[in-house]
Amino acid sequence: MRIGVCPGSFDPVTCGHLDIFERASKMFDVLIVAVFHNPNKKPLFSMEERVELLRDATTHIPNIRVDGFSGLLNEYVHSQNSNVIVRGLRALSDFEYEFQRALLIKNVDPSMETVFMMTSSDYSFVSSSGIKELAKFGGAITGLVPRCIEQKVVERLRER
Ligand code: COD
Repeated sequence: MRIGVCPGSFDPVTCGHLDIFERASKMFDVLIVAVFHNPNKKPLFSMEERVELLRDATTHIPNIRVDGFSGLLNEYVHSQNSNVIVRGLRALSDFEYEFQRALLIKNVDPSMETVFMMTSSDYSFVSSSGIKELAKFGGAITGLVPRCIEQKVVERLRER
């Protein structure tokens, strides 16, 4: 069985992420979206909340599983009986960062493969941090985050 893992912070999930999930899910029997819990960061949404938001946003993709993880990515990927990490690329700046990370992971664990998927031109400018800034100052985020989570993002930023 081909299992791919899409790891990320997803704080919050955007339409750019969703586009990658929809396309990558066609390449694997099972696509695991893995939400990283970073104890050194204070995210907008807790890991449990991000998992919940992702589950809500991906109900239309039958072969997707959403999970949370902490610790080393390669160890998590192995624990899921996979050796394929799927990452999205927006711009050259993403490439440099991702290239370095992929080589680092390969160095730690030669069995790991990182597969890159090009962003769709509709979402090449979309980032979680941009969305948080936009919404924080009252800008509309419609069409940039999955519709079912839009209100939750706006409300959480209002509470802050
Ligand atoms: N279009 C296409 N792809 C996009 C878009 C978009 N508009 N926006 C984001 N993406 C892609 C990103 O390029 C990335 O591939 C993915 O979506 C997730 O993005 P983020 O920003 O939510 O996630 P990151 O980059 O913060 O995730 C970092 C990890 C959690 C994967 C990383 O920190 C990790 O692996 N941590 C575990 C500890 C570890 O093993 N570290 C060593 C690895 S070298």
